Amino acid sequence: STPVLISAIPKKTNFMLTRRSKRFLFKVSAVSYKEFAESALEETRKRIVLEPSPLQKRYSSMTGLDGKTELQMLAFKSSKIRLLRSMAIENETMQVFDFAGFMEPEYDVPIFCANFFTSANTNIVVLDLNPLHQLTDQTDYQGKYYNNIMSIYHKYAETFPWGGKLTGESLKFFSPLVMWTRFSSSQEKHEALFSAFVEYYQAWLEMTIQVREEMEPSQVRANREAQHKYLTWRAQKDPGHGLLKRLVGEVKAKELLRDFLFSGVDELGTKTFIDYFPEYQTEDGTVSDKRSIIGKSYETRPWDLTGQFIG
Ligand code: BLA
Repeated sequence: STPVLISAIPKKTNFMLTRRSKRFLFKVSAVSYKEFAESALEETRKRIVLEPSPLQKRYSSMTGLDGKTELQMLAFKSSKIRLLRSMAIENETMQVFDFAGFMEPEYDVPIFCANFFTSANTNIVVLDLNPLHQLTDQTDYQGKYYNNIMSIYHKYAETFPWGGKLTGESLKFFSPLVMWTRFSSSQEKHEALFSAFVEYYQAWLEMTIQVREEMEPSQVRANREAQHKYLTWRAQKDPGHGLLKRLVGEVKAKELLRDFLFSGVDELGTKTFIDYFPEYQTEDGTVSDKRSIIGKSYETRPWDLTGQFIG
């Protein structure tokens, strides 16, 4: 079906709109990321057994300080997946989606990462299987996980081109599969984003099913530390923090970040942010408020078509 612009419908015909077509018209103007989460969970339940995460009891829904913003939280686990969680935020002017999957440290699988921010006209999108271990110098890791699924990226590359300069530090958390893009809203783009999301998610789910348990204690330790470093970074420096604070207040935002979104940051390791990222240390020993030390970089996509890093 072709999308209809509300303004293109003559007033006279308004009375003919059924409840069904009104729902359809509403959908033209607003994307609902709750459906994205539901689809991913449905795909998951077809393949593996999901249990509710203990976090679900404490986090299910929340209303923003404005009384109009709704936050919906979902959290699950499985025998191999430590945490599969979703947060969808909606109000009259924006929709936010943060969906992630983290493995138990015994399993060396990338982190599933979907972060979509939609406001009146613009969309900021990161969709990736974030590498657990650095990719630039670990080509075996790249060969193991990314080389055979690069076709997924190529399928959407034209619709969702590179989003331009971004915080330089972010890049080491991204893989050659990453979809980093900005676009203005349209029904077509949101439908394409939905299928990209499902396809990336299915690729990740397949990895979680195929992976064998790591028996080498030193390797399990390395996986745990890599995930802890990732959580430590995002709990401290994720670009969504400012908005989240405005929506729910500083205390609740911090709790959401450390206890829900990046849960594990206080359990998987004892190293501090400064231990991992000493360049952020200020003269009095505290963590710098700066989002970035490097600044904005990577005007163009720093991987070639085969997924080799070209900087
Ligand atoms: C912007 N979000 C961004 C940007 C990136 C990401 C790269 C562009 C700005 C920049 O270069 O930093 C996303 N960055 C990521 C992700 C990783 C990373 C996923 O390093 C993973 C390692 N975004 C959210 C949530 C909110 C949100 C939950 O995921 C709000 C609650 C908002 N993101 C948001 C907003 C912007 C943004 C408002 C634009 C503001 C800005 O650029 O600072």
